Amino acid sequence: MTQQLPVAELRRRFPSKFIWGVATSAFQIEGAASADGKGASIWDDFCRVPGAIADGGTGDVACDHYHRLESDLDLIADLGVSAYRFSICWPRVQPTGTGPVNEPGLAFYERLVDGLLKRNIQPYATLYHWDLPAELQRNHGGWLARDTAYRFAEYAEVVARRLGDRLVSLATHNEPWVSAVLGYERGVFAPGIKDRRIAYQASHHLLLSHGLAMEVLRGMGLKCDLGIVLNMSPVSPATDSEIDAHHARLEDGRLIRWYTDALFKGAYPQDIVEYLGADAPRIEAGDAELIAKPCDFVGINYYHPTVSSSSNPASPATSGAAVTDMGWEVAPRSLSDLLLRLKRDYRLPPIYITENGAAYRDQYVNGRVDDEQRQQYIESHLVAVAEAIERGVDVRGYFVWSLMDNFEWAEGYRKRFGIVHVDYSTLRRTVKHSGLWYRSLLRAAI
Ligand code: IFM
Repeated sequence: MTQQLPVAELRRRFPSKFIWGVATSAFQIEGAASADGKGASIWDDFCRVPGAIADGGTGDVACDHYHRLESDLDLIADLGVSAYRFSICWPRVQPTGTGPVNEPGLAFYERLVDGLLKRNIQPYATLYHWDLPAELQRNHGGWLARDTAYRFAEYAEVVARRLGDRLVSLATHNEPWVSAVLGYERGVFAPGIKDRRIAYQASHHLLLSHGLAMEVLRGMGLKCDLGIVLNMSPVSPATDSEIDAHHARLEDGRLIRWYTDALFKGAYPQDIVEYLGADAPRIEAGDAELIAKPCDFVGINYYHPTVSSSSNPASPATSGAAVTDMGWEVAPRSLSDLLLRLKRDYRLPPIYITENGAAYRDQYVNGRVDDEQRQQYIESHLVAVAEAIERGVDVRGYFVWSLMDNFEWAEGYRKRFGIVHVDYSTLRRTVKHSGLWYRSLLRAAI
């Protein structure tokens, strides 16, 4: 086992106002799939497709967070974090994605936000973490339909009217690349479509919905910060060959520049538009300007680098490298390089690391989970963030993914990312070694 850094020494490398948090998303923890008037989401539908989820899991119960809100809030408070990042389930608030509000659904999020504030924890909300109201997909084309972007802006307004005065931060989307590419191109996530043209049109509508929502939210004069959260797995070529360099450049364009250029430079990258040819999205006049409306922050979710070659343009690990239980390479250096690259190539608003963490095969033994590997993963990535800050990158906060073990999408419940263990037969929560370490870091005298 590698030697742990003294926590105070690590903590001292961060600014005193740095935000320390944990993150979750609605579908992954809430359960209560049809409670109190909630509508179905595309993930409720997708979980019913035979073979779609590795262990046949669903979000019906998940961590039952919906029914355990108060004790989970106490758990979060006990970790000593300054912020909690969560998402709002659109069909809990608007069961069919449009029209009347489902009052009990909105009231749940109000209890959540008030419960956080009461415990002195800042609420960082995300409007969309992939659980589109199923009705919008079943009968209206989902994100392929331009109209869905307008429905999203209405939903954003509904949420902001109720909670906007108490939120500290509001992100429109979590990882639009995942929604578009895994959901509509590779078909491994909801809604399970495999069509590149549809995927890129969907990605445009996701970004458009961000822009439309930003316009509405700005118009409301909210005090909270507004922004978006992007996943980034920095790409490098597998070898020095020209062909691998070409694949790496394309993959970087599809995964990172497609989003960062549109949001922060006002246009999709030309090389990717050309590469897509007839599959490039239809864009209407004014869309690019809407998408590039100024953000107060950008969230970056980082887990691993990507290695690109002609045989595999997007491998999540170099062969022989240390990997997590997801098969993702452990490469903290790639996080600091990414942050420095973003500083060099873009004029970004302040950055938050809105997700970072690791799945490991934890063992629960006699009331303990000794997940040293996860603690080391988090520690080494915090060192990488500190290095980037020391080199001038404006990173304002860090959120561990995840508060607790939860539904890991197509992997079901087999992969555990939590710093709190969940026993799925009893739903008992146990803070793991990594959670105790994180708490000691946050409590460290500096
Ligand atoms: O669990 C997911 C989360 O929902 C989005 N970012 C990546 C995590 C790990 O796969």
